[in-house]
Parts: sequence; structure tokens; C-alpha cells
Amino acid sequence: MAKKALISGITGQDGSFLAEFLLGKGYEVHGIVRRASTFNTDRLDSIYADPHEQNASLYLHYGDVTDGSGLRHAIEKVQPDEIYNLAAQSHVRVSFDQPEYTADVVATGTLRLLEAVRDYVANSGRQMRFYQAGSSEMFGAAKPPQSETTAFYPRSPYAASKVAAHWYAVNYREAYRLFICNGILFNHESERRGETFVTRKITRALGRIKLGLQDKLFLGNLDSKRDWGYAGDYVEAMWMMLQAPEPGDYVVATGEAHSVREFLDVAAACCKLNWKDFVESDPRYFRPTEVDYLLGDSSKITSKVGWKPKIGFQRLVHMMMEHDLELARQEQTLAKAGHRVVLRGASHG
Ligand code: NDP
Ligand code: GDR
Repeated sequence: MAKKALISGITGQDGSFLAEFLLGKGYEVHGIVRRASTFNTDRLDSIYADPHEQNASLYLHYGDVTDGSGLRHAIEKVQPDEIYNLAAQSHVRVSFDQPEYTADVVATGTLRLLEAVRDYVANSGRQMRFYQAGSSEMFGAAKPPQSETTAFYPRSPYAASKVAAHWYAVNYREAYRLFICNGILFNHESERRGETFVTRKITRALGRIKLGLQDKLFLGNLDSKRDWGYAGDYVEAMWMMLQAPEPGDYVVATGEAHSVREFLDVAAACCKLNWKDFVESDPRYFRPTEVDYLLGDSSKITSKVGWKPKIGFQRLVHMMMEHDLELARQEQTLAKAGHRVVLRGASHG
């Protein structure tokens, strides 16, 4: 019998990589998808098969982590062996504008799912493994390098909500002996990254500027440093920690940090551009409290579980840049054919 996984947040960057990864391992994959007035499953297009087809192994269910009864129904219907809780309002800047909503989704959403799991396990007698998507943002202002023993110092409603979710998960593990792992993942990016996060905002804009579709790029703080890895590597870490004999909490990072300015340097060099010619500062993109320096020490997951990152900073930026230059070429073709190209992301994030 194939193992079954249930993923909340399957339509996001990580959800799509994880679904692909688990399908490759022979899992039957189920995802919780929010109802929207337009399709929000673009990132799953390459792996989606009509569920009526005989060999389909990806199934989508409507649901929302703000709706506890829906989560319970999904768990009872799917009876998963593993749950990956990736659903989140995941934008740090936006969490200052929507703090209550962010807490409801990120913190209480996790609690709702844990409660549903607790009851399901107690009533069915079945075991289940649970992954909680924690974040390096939980370390916030703590001095780098940050590891599992570093005290949290969250600097945004998003980060404070992730800290609450982290401790709910620890408490449910200890109180009800559930197999729960907190992954404390540092920033991870890809060509599927949302276009309002700084890396993708940069590579999308540079591609368009190179091809004459856009003039300026407005950004906030260029001095903050992040430990940027590749999303494809990081979903493997999520799975690996759930296969370990005992549950635990793990930092997942590359151990190398770069500033936003350095990201711009490398991306602009790929396109033979000088970013200082077109990058401008916009106060909208600064945060009331910034996280200056995140650098992860992932030696625990390497020694206990055997995970290591494969893709480094330079290769990551090149991959994203090449992808977004190709997207810009497609947009240019459309523009030349008289279509209106909407530069989504250019003035967001
Ligand atoms: P994304 O923002 O790309 O995806 C978030 C997912 O959550 C989307 O599928 C989104 O649905 C879904 N979602 C949002 N609100 C709800 C809700 N109320 N109910 C159900 N689903 C909801 O994030 P990533 O893929 O980058 O990140 C995955 C998880 O990992 C998140 O929890 C994030 O906070 C965390 N994380 C991410 C890091 C990173 O660098 N990427 C680092 C550390 C942690 P929709 O598509 O409809 O919007
Ligand atoms: P982050 O990612 O806040 O680390 O959270 P983001 O890419 O949004 O910001 C990284 C750094 O870049 C600075 N910055 C800008 N950021 C955005 N989005 N837009 C801008 O125009 C801009 N200019 C400068 C930011 O101030 C910040 O210092 C991401 C999310 O995926 C979280 O969900 C996840 O938990 C953490 O990574 C780890």
C-alpha cells in the first residue's frame, strides 16, 4: 500500500515541490486548497492528473486552516500517514498590515490542525507523523549563527505567530506523545517563489528591465542578510525528518549568508546590468522592525538525519535569473504581438 501524505499549503512554493518529491517516492498525495474565484493551482500544473484517471495519485480537497471542521473531515477522509502543515500567510511585511489574520492562520491554524490530529489518532488508534513549517524568522534579532539552542526573538506578527505554532507543536508532542517535527527553515527560494519576496521580485524585474519591459525596481532595506537555499533541497529535509526513528526539531540552512545588495550584484551580473542604474528606494518596503542577519547552523540535521544542501547561492541566483529572463522573453513576444503585459509584482512586496 502506498503511503498517504496530506499537505496544507500545497499550492505554495514549498507545497508544489513537496508534492512532486512525495509522488516521486510513490506516495499518494492529498492537498488542501483554498477556494478562490480564480484557479490558484498553477504551481501544480506539471504534476496534476485528472483524479478520474486510473493512475492518478494527487488529490486536492477544498479547505482552509481557519476552518477546523473542514480540516477534521479532510483527515478522516484521507487517513494520512504523514501531514505537512505548510499553510501560512507567509509574507513578513504583510503581517504588519494583517496581524490578526496572520495569527489566525499561522498560529491558531496550526493549533486547529494539531487538535484534529490528536482526536483522529485517539479515536482511530492509527499513528500519524506531523511536520510543522517553522521559520528562521522566529530567531529574529538573535545573534547569528542561529541553531536549535538559540532563543527565539521574533520581530513581526508573522514571526511571533510561528513561535506560537512551534510551541503548540512541542507541547502536543510531549502531552499526547505524537510524532511531530518542527523544521526551522531558513529562507529558501526557486523559480516558483512568490513574486513579492525579495529574491524573485529582483529576478523578475531584472529580466524585464533587460528586455526593455520595465524601467525601475523599487526596493526597501538592501543591507539585511539572509541564508538563502534552494526550495527543492529543503522539502527533502522535511520528509527526511519525518522518517527518523524519533521526532525532533531541526534547523535547515546552508550556513552561508548574503545581503540583499549581494543578491542584486550576482543577479545583475548574470544579465550584464548595473542595478544602481535602476534600483530606487521606497519606504513602503521597509519593515517597522527588521531582521538584520540570519545565518543558520544546520549541523544537527546533518549529523542526525543526514541532510545537506546541494545547491549554493551562486547557482540558485543563476537558476532563478535564467528562468526569469526566459519569462521576460515570452512577455516580450506577447508585447510585440500587441498584447498588454501586466507587470505584476513590480510595485508589490
Ligand atoms: P507560500 O506563501 O508560497 O505558500 C503558502 C501556502 O499556504 C499557499 O498554498 C497558500 O494558499 C496557503 N494558505 C494561505 N493561507 C491559508 C489558509 N488560511 N488556509 C489554507 N491554506 C492557506 O509559502 P512557502 O511555500 O514559501 O512556505 C511554506 C511554509 O513554510 C509557510 O508556512 C511559510 O511560512 C514557511 N516558511 C517558508 C520559508 C521560505 O523561505 N519559503 C522559510 C521558512 C518557513 P494560496 O496559494 O491559495 O495562497
Ligand atoms: P523574509 O523574505 O522576510 O526573510 O521572509 P523577503 O524576501 O520578503 O525579505 C528578505 C529581506 O529583503 C528585504 N527587502 C525586501 N523584501 C521584500 N519582500 N520586498 C522588497 O521590496 C524588499 N526590499 C528589501 C526585507 O526587508 C528582508 O530583510 C521569508 C518568507 O518566506 C517567510 O515566510 C519565511 O519564514 C522567511 O523567509 C524565512
